[in-house]
Amino acid sequence: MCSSFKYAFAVKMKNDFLVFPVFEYKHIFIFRLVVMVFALLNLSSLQSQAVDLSPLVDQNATSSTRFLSKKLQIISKHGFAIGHQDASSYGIGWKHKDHPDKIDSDVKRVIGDFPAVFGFDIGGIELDSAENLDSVPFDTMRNLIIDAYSKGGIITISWHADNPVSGGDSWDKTPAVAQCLKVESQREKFELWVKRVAGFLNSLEYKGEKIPVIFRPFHEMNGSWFWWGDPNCTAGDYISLWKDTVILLRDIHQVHHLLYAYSPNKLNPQDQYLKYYPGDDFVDIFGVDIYDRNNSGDYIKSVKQDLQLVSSIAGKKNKLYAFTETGLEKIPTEKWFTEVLYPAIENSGISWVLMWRNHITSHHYMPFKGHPSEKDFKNFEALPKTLFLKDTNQLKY
Ligand code: BMA
Repeated sequence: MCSSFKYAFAVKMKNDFLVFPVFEYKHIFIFRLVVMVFALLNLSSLQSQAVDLSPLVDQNATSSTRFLSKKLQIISKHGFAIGHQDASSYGIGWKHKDHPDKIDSDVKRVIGDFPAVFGFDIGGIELDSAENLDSVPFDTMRNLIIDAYSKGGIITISWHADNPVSGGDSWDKTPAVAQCLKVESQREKFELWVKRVAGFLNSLEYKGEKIPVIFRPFHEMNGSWFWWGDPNCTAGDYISLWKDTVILLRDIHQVHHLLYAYSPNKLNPQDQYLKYYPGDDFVDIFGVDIYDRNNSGDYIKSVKQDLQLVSSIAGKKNKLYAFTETGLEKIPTEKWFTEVLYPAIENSGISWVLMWRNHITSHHYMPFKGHPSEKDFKNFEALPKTLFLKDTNQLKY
């Protein structure tokens, strides 16, 4: 359902309730005036909640990057943008690279609209590979990013970088972070890798302007599965890696179209959200990644708890926040979207939520045509706070 439709519906309900037939014409006029004044007061209170965000990591950020930050803030006042990783790159039974003239999406096939947030991953760019780790050619990815942005979509990019020391993948835990910082030959390699990242990011242009991107490198660092994660490196080294990456991109390679997102994994009781935090000058957006591992009760509890913490930290620091990765693999719970995800995030204040990729029928996080949760996803789309592409395109920024 598009947003104006959603609001029209809400107003209609209000009017049906408020305008009672016993009123005389004059009274109705006065009554409507009072309702209007209240509505205006309400609107101005919504706007006054939109405090100025803290300065961006990049003081020279392009105007479209600044606009993206404002857009994300306004979205969060109305609901949350719905995102999907590799939304238009492939889905169940199709790949964009096989039909380059057609822009498709499993979400579009189910509800007739695209997600508002398009996730991409540039793992592999560091090696100058033609394709990313999930076989999406970088040329295809660039075209899809341009297409998504031209439609009004929001772009977020993660980076599953290979292990620079062992040559293994991101999940190879051979210690590498300290080496990237301190061992000369590794440092050179790391700097070359960041230069290649910059090259790809700088190639993202639409109508002569760089496309603003939410960049989310070195995610889930409090988990133990990536080479940049705990305990495969110290928090101090992680922070230096992050800062050096930002400095190289922003100051050396002049990449000025990024918002930087920090996203730990679900917090275990002993975890501190800010343990790996590189500081207010190096992060624009707070996030968290939490998956439902077939235990929706636990999931709802963690999501509410962690997003509340993220919200309070972001609130104190006047920064944006989001639910940067989530999903239930294969969606075996038919009403997962309306009965698990929605209640968990409904009052969270996040700007967006990103569901992970639709790779194959045994590894997907969005419904596809013919999936048992298709109907529930349509109901999810009709809920007041779920904002798909048409909805975010209709908001006033
Ligand atoms: C993981 C899985 C992997 C994939 C990686 C990067 O969660 O989906 O299959 O390679 O993300 O997209």
